[in-house]
Formats: sequence, C-alpha cells, structure tokens
Amino acid sequence: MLTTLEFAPDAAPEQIADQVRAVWRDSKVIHITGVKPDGDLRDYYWRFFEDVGVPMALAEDATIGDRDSQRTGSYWAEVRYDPAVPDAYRHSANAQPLHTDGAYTSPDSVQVEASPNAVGTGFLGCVAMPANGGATTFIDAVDVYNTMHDEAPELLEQLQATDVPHARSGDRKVAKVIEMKGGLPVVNWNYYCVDADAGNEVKSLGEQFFRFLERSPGIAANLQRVKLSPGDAVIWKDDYVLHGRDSFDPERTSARFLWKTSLLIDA
Ligand SMILES: O=C(O)CCC(=O)C(=O)O
Ligand SMILES: [Fe+2]
Repeated sequence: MLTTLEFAPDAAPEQIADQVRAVWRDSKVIHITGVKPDGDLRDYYWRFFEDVGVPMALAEDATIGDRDSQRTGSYWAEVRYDPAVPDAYRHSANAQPLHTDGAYTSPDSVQVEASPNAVGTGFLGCVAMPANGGATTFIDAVDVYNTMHDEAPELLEQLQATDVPHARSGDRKVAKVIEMKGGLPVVNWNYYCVDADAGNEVKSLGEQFFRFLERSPGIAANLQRVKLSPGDAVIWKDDYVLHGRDSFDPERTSARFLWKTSLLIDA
C-alpha cells in the first residue's frame, strides 16, 4: 500500500512526476522524501501537480467565519501548530482520528472536470516537523474491511447498507461509509462532519464506527506511519485509505507545519 520514493535534494519536480507515475497503479500512499526545494514548497510541488493531474481549490481557513463557511476558494491550507487558533485539528497538537478528506466534497464542489480515470488524491507537503510524534497515519481500506469482517461483522454489514450524509462549508455528500466498488472497498468518513440532520440511527452507527476505529486491535496493527521531514510530501488515494495523525510535542508555534491540498491524479 505504501511506497517510499527517495530523491536527491535538488531533484526536479518532473523527476518526481516520472517516479510517481511508475508506481501509481500499485500504490495507495506515496511518501516523497529527500528533496530540499529552494523557496516556497508550494511552487515546487505545483509543478509536479501539473505533470500528473489537476489541483482542486478545496482549502478551508479555520480563522474565518464558522465551520459552514470556511472554504476560501484557494488551493492551499495550512496544517500548522498554533495554540492561538482554538477548536481546529489543523492547528492543534492532538492526535487526529482516522478520516477521509473528501467525506463531504466531490470534484463537482469545485467545478473541475474529472476524467474517468482521475483519482481524488490528498497531498501534504512538509515545512517543519517536531522531533517527537506527529507522524501522519494511514490504513488501507482493505485492512479496515478485513478487520471489521473478523472483529465487528454486524457493524460492517450495517455500514455497507446505510447512506450517511456528511456536510461542511456548504458542501454535502451522501455515501456509504464503506462500500465495495469494482472489487475494492472504498471509504467515505469524517466523524466530525456527519450531518447534524442525520437521524439517530445513522448517528449511532457513526458513534460505533468511531469507537471501533479507536479501539480495534486489528486497526492499530495495520496502521502505517509516515513521518515527514522538511521538503517531503505524502500523497494518498483518498477513497482507498483512511488517514489521521499522531499527537506531537508542540515545542513552539509552527513547530509542525504542513501545506495541504487535494488534486485529481490521472497519472
Ligand atoms: O496533520 C496531519 O498529518 C494530517 C492532517 C489531516 O489529515 C487534515 O488536515 O485533514
Ligand atoms: Fe485529512
């Protein structure tokens, strides 16, 4: 599931694109490591994006408006430790529970045209990382499915049979939390964005899945950790894995600083 690609510090974005294309089909998470771009990391990786797909302007800003109106129309959002911004995982040092980024959005949300082969892909690029903790965590949806099959078969059946609405920032999407598509399980999940209007049964199902992910031995055993270094990036097929992060020792404001965006990759 996880592929690590090592590069020289001065590798060109086009080299990254070539290597990513070569492993794309058989990877769900790709850790790009070793590059030390001069200047703004966003400019460097933008050139990589242009070679492999189409960026999506889905960024949110936790410092403006309320949770329903935080879409900025821009491509990049900060995931940056800042104790001055309350109630936002993106600015805290807490562990972040497993989720998908696209739980309430689709390519229609930003009016980009998706080719039939395009895959919704998350991106994090690293500006700063503290010494202790702060790895981004991933689990293959196949492992989620198999673990549930063994540990919680009834919950798995219910999730496969239930439409769950997610909503935030003016976007709404109704989907199964886990569903077989083309022979592979796909996931759509963010506990904190289950629509407040969802019925009690749906909400209770969400509570059970949240607790399952937190407590299941099989989930913990299959989790993979990617700890980014400055210059590194990680991309992941958002519908095919769940991701989250470990808590970290905050050290100081901006001690952990990642640039986040999403794109459609049609490698
Ligand atoms: O901080 C991380 O490593 C993950 C952040 C994340 O998943 C998010 O902001 O959606
Ligand atoms: Fe995320």
